[in-house]
Amino acid sequence: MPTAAPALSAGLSGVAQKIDRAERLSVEDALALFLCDDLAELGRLADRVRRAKNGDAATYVINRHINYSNLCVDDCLFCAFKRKPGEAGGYTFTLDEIFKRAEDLTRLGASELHIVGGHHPDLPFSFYEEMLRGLHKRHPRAALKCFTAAEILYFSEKFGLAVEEILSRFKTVGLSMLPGGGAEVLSERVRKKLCRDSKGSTEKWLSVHRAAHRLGIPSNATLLFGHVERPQEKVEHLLHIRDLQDETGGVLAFIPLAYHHENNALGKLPEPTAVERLKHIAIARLVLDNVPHIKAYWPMFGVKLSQIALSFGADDIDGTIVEEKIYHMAGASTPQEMDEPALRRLIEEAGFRPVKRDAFHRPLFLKSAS
Ligand code: V47
Repeated sequence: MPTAAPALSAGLSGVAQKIDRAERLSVEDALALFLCDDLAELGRLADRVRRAKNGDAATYVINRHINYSNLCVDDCLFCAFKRKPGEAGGYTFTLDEIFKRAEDLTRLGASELHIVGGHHPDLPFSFYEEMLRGLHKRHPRAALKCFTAAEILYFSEKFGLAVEEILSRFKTVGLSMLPGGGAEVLSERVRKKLCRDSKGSTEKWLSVHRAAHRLGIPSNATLLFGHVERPQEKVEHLLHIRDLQDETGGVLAFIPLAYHHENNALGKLPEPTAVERLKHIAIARLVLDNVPHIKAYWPMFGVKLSQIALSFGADDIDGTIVEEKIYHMAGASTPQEMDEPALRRLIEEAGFRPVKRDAFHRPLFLKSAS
């Protein structure tokens, strides 16, 4: 008869008691979760917390992604999307091409536009302002969720403008919230290894989100896992997000992103297994007690695993997407788009109640038009 490993049961029973008492998990607890391989029990605990927070609802959003350019002066080893200026496969959309793509918002009745790009060598600041202004004018009811903290830091350095000034100018012309990218792992060793000093520090990434929250711009946060990081570094990462949230309350959702290993300089490390993906969802739900939503981003997780993730702590699957380049250039085999009936079916088949939401995770009961 197989018996449970005593150390694991002991670790999880302590965590289970804390969860019953709604007590915050410690650094040691978080580390014990990463070292635990009792996925079923982790899932049960995370599902308890998830149901207490979100009931039987699982949310989705009608949205479109636009990656305006893949030209990037940085050199992050994991990235398959970026191209050096002059390299084959590089592209930059004109403002008109961006506006044309955004017309899908009207076709879909979308409430969110998600825009990120590489750290472009020579687009002027006015390009970004005009992009936001033009999109907001054309689609005033759609939330513009644009630019990772890493992009904002790049703009700050390139244009010699303070982060606060950039964010407040962007907000004036339509920026609604920041996506959670560019965080990778909030640990200096990993950032140096992955991005060779080209990306801002942990403190700088956090400072952009802090500044955004102060200005009333909420944000998401991600974790890129499954490469060179250690469990302790992921604990560090989660606690940075939890502390940020204690301080500002501006984080809407946390999204664990599994490393895809095609076409990049980091190379073919084994990709995170389904078990590891579910484990990261569950741990995020358990440790981030103050973050309202955990997202199983379906283009990265895969459609089937997103369904299962809903029983492992996730309460959101993202949305219609339409066009995704970052994961697909790194080898993701998921489709580019899912329509609303497919998203609802995915959620219902997993045993949850589908709820359409806006970018701020507010339930939408009527079909919205942009
Ligand atoms: O920061 C890049 C990751 C992120 C790879 O806020 C990779 O709702 C895996 O942040 N394998 C950008 N991951 C995407 C992002 C995001 C996605 C979905 C929803 C939200 C949100 C934000 O993609 C990057 C990086 O961590 N990434 N390359 C790769 N090869």
